[in-house]
Amino acid sequence: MTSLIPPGCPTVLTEDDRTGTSVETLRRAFMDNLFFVQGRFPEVATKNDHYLALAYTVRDRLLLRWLNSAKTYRDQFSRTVCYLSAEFLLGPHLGNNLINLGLYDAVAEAMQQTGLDLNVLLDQEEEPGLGNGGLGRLAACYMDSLATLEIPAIGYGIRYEYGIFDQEIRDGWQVEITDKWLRYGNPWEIARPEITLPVKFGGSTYSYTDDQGRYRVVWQPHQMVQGIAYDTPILGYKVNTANLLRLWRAEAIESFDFQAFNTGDYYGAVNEKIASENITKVLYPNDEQLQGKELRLMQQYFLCSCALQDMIRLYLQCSSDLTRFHHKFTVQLNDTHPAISVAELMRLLVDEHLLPWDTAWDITRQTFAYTNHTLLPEALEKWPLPLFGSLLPRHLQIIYEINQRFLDQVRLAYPGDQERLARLSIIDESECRYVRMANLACVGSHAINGVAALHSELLKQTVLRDFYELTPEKFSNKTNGVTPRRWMVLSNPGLTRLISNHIGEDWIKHLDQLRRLEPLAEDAGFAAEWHAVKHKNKVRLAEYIQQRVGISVDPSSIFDILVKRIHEYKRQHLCVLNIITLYQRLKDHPNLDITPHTFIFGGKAAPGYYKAKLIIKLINSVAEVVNTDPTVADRLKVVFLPDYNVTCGQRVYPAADLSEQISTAGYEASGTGNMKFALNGALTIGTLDGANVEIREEVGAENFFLFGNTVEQLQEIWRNGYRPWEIANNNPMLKRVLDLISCGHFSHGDTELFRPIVEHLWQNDRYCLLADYQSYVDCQEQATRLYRDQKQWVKMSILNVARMGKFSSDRAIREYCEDIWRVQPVHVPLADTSYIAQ
Ligand code: HBZ
Repeated sequence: MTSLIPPGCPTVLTEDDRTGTSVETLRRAFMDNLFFVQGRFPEVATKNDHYLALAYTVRDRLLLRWLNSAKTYRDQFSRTVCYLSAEFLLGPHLGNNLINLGLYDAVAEAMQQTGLDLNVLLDQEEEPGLGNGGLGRLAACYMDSLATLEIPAIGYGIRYEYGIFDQEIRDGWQVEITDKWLRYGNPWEIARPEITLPVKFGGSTYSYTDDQGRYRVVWQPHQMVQGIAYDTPILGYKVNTANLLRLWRAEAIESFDFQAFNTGDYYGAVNEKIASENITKVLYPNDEQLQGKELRLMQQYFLCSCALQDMIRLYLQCSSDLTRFHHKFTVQLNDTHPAISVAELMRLLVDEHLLPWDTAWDITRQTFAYTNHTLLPEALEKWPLPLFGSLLPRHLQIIYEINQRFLDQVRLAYPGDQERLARLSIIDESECRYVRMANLACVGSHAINGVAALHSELLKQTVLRDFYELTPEKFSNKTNGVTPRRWMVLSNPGLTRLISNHIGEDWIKHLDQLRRLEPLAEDAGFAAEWHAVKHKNKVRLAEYIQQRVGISVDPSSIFDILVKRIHEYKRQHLCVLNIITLYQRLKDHPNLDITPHTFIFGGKAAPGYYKAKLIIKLINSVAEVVNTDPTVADRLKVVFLPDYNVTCGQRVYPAADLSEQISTAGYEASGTGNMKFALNGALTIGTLDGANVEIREEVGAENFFLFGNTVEQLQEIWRNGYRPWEIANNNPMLKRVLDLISCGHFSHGDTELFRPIVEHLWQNDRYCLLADYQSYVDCQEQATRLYRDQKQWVKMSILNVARMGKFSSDRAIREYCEDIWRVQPVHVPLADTSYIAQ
């Protein structure tokens, strides 16, 4: 290896300063960064200076692994997974990188020697909230597992200037505040201004036959922007592998500005610049809700075009034979948000690299695989044809061509079946015409998967049924998982220490090893320690609640927690109905001996989803009445934690006793919060929905609080004509609860405020809250009664954790690698440190 430092040149650095891991080296590197990067004397340095100096110290240690990973992959032309996702909900980097580097304790010590508290510095980090919820967080967990399993991978996404909004609660209502996460700089990314790629929009196309007799199409765009790469290393746990997360920012193309400027149109030029930069300005805060905004389609196409051009660029550095593109890259589409990739890869291969259509189509289909995350038919993305055609005229032509060839095959398979043809078509011809992105993704992929066993089955029976019947071999299930590094080791050090003391540390990489805890469920000493860890976590959360919302909660009460995006199908308001039921019982029988109960909620509502925002208002309104009523004091508390995000999740999961997973059966694709709770020792109260089904299978029915109708039972109920008003009229307590809300008891006498919620429950109740009400209330009572038997509860909690090994994202990623991606691990040696110093 050759050094970049000329021979004989005195070096300022020693190897240790940038790569060393002793406490003393870390301390010195930190002080060095404080001075030379932050430009501060220690006496005047702010908390943020300290945080940044430490972040750079850690980043140096990542870079060594990152550059060696890139070099190894390049030298070996390694097969690489590309995870395409409009969202990566990473959460704070610092703590996670310290865990994965194995440097947490050393850095804590180094900071202490400097008179600083690592926890304070960790709290300084503003989390990159580049996602809405489960789907974006799953992408982040998968990046962690890919690196840990030493799989070459690139995550491609969008570098939103403003991520998911910050939520404030004012007078019980959600208020959205812009998320200025980049305000103080982002030490984890490296801008790559030399990696810029052009992206076209609008305009028109023309065709001609070239001098070799080939039919060629040229796209003359109306607008052109450039994508600039911003790279973040994603380090695996105690391995040398650091993969690349490449996020794209949109910028105006300079030459365009100058053209306008030279013709005197200064404002036109500036407007053009603003319009270009708007593309990556903000994350759309809607989950499972369509908005159909042009800018959103621009974002999606921008991401896909940058990612695919980048892959082709990387490919051509090593080979000129694009017909083997799919041997080098396998691309996973995280839902349909990046599904336009199918048409874009065709365009790049056919129009720009002059491959024949059939060859290009073969490559395309072998390149892509598609993960579906929703069964809600109204959440399936579709774009009005006029909008699509005006923004992406060439892609619309390509989609027509793909569709025509596809429908020819369908006609052969199902002669005369016009209805099926219409359902399978990529173009929805009913009423206004639309491009159906799920159909495009299915046609253009070699593999299609759901995210939990039940979800994958229902996909085949409902939204993707025709595709399943046509090509059953493409379908499989890949049950979601979560990374135990962030969701146990980092967020629950107490539990991690306790587990590792008894079974060693292997479980962190091989989560099945948690099984070895099973015998300890009977061990009184272990159980006592287990209980102590949970209690300490609850005390911490209680302190946080006090500081954040000024409510005092009792850490020995049962912590019953529901955190997730607010949606009617997730049924946060079912939990509210139970709270009011409990409240009523206490009012009726003031001396009733109940288990002291703390209900904790958290979650954001899409800004345009009025009903979801009203549910937040309802929770806060009920909280206000309950928390100030002396008759129930100390026995019932309700808390809504504002601004639920990854950081908040890390505090909440370790402190939960009971995990609320109460969606209407058949609506939650998987859920991943359910896994995070159970891995931290909470017991689940839930329906047979999403991954709850598999969690219950693993932990054992006797360790899971099951309630509610099954998918089949609900189908039966609807078939027979669902009449929620009959249920309410026949259940006096339920009726009282609904009436109490209607009569303004929780709204200072306002009888209108919650009418949209209550009226919907009486009359329609699409998500069957009333059908599941009694079963839920009974199950809650059973769970809270059992909580009094702490011995039994702790035993169930230990068994839950011991049996949760399946839900590691490492297992999920291994399945993707074997069944879909056909990719092998590549070991990264840390041989090349010669350029750092001699
Ligand atoms: O994906 C969630 C599912 O609801 C959940 O059940 C599953 O566990 C998780 C991971 O597979 N879906 C989402 O989080 N969806 C979104 O966040 C979303 C974002 C933008 C959209 C649509 C959906 O336009």
